[in-house]
Amino acid sequence: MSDTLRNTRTSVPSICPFCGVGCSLQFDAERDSATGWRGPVNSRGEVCPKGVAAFDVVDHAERLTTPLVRDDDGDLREATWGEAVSRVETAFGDVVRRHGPDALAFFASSNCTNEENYVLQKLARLLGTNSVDNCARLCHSSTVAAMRERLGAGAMTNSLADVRDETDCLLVVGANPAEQHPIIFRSYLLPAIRRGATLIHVDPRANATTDAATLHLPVRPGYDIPLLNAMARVVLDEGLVDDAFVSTRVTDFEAFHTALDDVDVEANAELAGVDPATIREAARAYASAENAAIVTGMGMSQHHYGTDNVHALLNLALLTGNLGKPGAGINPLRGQNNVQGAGDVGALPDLLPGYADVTDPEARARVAEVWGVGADTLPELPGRTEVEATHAFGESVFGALVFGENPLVTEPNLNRVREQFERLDCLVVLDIFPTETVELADVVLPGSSWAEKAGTVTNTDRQVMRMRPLADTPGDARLDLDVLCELGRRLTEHPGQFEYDGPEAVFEELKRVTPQYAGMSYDGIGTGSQRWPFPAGATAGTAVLHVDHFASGSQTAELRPVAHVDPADDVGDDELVLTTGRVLQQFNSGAVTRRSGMLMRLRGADVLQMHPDDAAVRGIDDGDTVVVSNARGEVTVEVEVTPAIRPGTVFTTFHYATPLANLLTGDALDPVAKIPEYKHTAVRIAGVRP
Ligand SMILES: Nc1nc2c(c(=O)[nH]1)N[C@H]1C(S)=C(S)[C@@H](COP(=O)(O)OP(=O)(O)OC[C@H]3O[C@@H](n4cnc5c(=O)[nH]c(N)nc54)[C@H](O)[C@@H]3O)O[C@H]1N2
Ligand SMILES: Nc1nc2c(c(=O)[nH]1)N[C@H]1C(S)=C(S)[C@@H](COP(=O)(O)OP(=O)(O)OC[C@H]3O[C@@H](n4cnc5c(=O)[nH]c(N)nc54)[C@H](O)[C@@H]3O)O[C@H]1N2
Ligand code: SF4
Ligand SMILES: [Mo]
Repeated sequence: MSDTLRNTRTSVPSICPFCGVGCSLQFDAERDSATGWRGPVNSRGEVCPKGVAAFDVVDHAERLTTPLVRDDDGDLREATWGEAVSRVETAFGDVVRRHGPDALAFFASSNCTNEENYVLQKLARLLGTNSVDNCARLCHSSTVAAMRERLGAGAMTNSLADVRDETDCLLVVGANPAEQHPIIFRSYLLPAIRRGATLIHVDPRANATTDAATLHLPVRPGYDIPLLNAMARVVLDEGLVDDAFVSTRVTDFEAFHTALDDVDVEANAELAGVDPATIREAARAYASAENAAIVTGMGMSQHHYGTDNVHALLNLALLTGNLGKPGAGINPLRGQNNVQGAGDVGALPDLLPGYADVTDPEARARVAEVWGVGADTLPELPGRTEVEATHAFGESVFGALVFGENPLVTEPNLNRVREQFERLDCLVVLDIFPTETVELADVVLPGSSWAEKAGTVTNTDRQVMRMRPLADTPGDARLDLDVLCELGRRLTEHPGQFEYDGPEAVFEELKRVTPQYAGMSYDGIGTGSQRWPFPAGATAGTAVLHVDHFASGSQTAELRPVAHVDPADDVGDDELVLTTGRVLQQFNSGAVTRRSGMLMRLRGADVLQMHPDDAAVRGIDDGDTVVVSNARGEVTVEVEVTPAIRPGTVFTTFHYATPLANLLTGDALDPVAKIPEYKHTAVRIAGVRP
């Protein structure tokens, strides 16, 4: 057993801290690493390389183990918890006195538990502000906005198991599950394909998911709407509409049909940069399958019209009757292990726990009653979203608490982000490593890693599962939940509202305000899961949503014409389009995975993929180092010349601090969901460095 891991417990399951698949893990003392536990999602105990490496970082030498405060010389120095928390109390108190509670911003963590996120949003709201958000804003806020508006719920419509067992066609648009959701890919999508399902992959790059595809549509980044409209047009032209479904479950068919009269498949195909014959084939395969499931990700959501992208996907599913039945639906694969739950429990600036609108007085009164405060205590105006909050730093926001996020690597247009963070009177960061964001903090609070905490997380197919402590926190580090409760007692006028006898007590409270969780319990979850919606008295959750009526309460959902919007960046003749994303062995800002020796041995993530034609005209060879720049910034990166990427487009990840891809990305936001355009950035490639 590891000498340094503290009081490690074996044969106890917890949940992987990385992606939204939610694999169950345990500590294997013999191998001194994590190993799979046969859980509700990874039922054979399978895990991916990140899961195996999850213990690498628990006892890492760089863990934050002592609170830090910035001294008069501008240096971070060690402090006691008493001093650090008093510093927060004084600084945030000053901000509220001078500018009011909306001058504070709270960044919740989709890497952390439901209980922790619930307490943080309660803290913000009892302080008087709705400015609490989590980085679902940066991944699926646009998907959730479109799906909530049209269907009444933003989550995966189907379960992984019914997709595995029932689907005949997988339309994967802007997602690369082979690398980003590896256990879903291996244990749910590949078995469906082996059973005979067709995989259609819409992605500007051929990647590990494409390897399993029957059809690949290498769409030009930012031009999915022309492509999806062309597919809808083929469905209409070739009589592939599900008439029975449309007549009972859909409205506005005629208006939609008329709007599509203007769509020319050839012209749209050219705009999208895809062969029209392939578009026709894809439309036929999707629309004529008995059950066809859409799987979607960041390639759709992360555009400044990401919400419209998802509206176009919804049209296809509604036209073809692929909603409300097993093996079908629209399935956004969620990002971190608890990005679904962070939203469910209200870490959103416009929504209370359970997705009740903050502007709804009855909803506020219901929550206020559970919190034992007056009906008019809760703030009624929506708060700021994450990137909007950053943009307001120094002007109308002066204090921020960042819990388990690393915006100095992950927000767009980082030169501006850094300037904005430097304008804060007080930045408080609750993290486990000295990240790029911690470097700017005035107060650093050392929290707990996944392996030290108890609580629940909600995976991508709505399964709520329990984490269990497998080790003790290092040094003076504290459990995140304890830190957040102490801040709640010290910062708000309702200290009694932050006295909990552990995470289960928080869960018992949060389910009273989160109807989707109402019937769940820690005992009921056990080492398995309970899936939402799980009303009080239920014995099981609901796998397939929208069966007889939509979650909106209506029997019908609307078809809605969507028009293409040009990406925010104009692309000059000598410029290329940069799109960014992920690779298997690294996770998001890399704060955790870059510290894993095991994962860093799997190299190959910090390159810029470029098509041979684009390389040839620039005199660039594989392995050359180039400068990539635009008006926002400049990065230096090694080129991988590969035909896997479409000409005119280059791709790199944002996992590394060098190169820091987000120096280049723009901060134009989707008007509805306020998600930034990470997937389309105009860049110049200036010269080769020896
Ligand atoms: N290994 C690993 N797994 C992860 C993560 C990680 O960092 N590493 N992060 C987690 C998180 S937070 C999230 S949100 C998920 C994200 O999971 P994915 O959505 O799969 O992630 P991305 O790689 O950002 O984007 C997916 C694909 O979109 C393509 N794409 C780019 N532009 C466009 C476009 O305009 N149109 C279309 N159709 N496609 C486009 C990219 O080439 C890429 O292959 O992954 C989660 N899982
Ligand atoms: N260019 C580009 N940028 C992107 C994207 C993209 O596709 N392209 N994707 C966007 C997306 S989808 C997302 S979700 C964001 C992700 O953005 P972030 O959420 O900022 O990235 P993470 O690396 O997941 O940050 C996790 C932080 O939490 C800390 N942490 C981990 N576990 C714990 C814990 O248990 N307790 C505490 N207290 N701290 C913990 C880690 O040390 C790390 O600092 O990035 C976005 N940025
Ligand atoms: S697939 Fe996701 S949840 Fe499962 S082990 Fe890998 S990173 Fe963890
Ligand atoms: Mo994400």
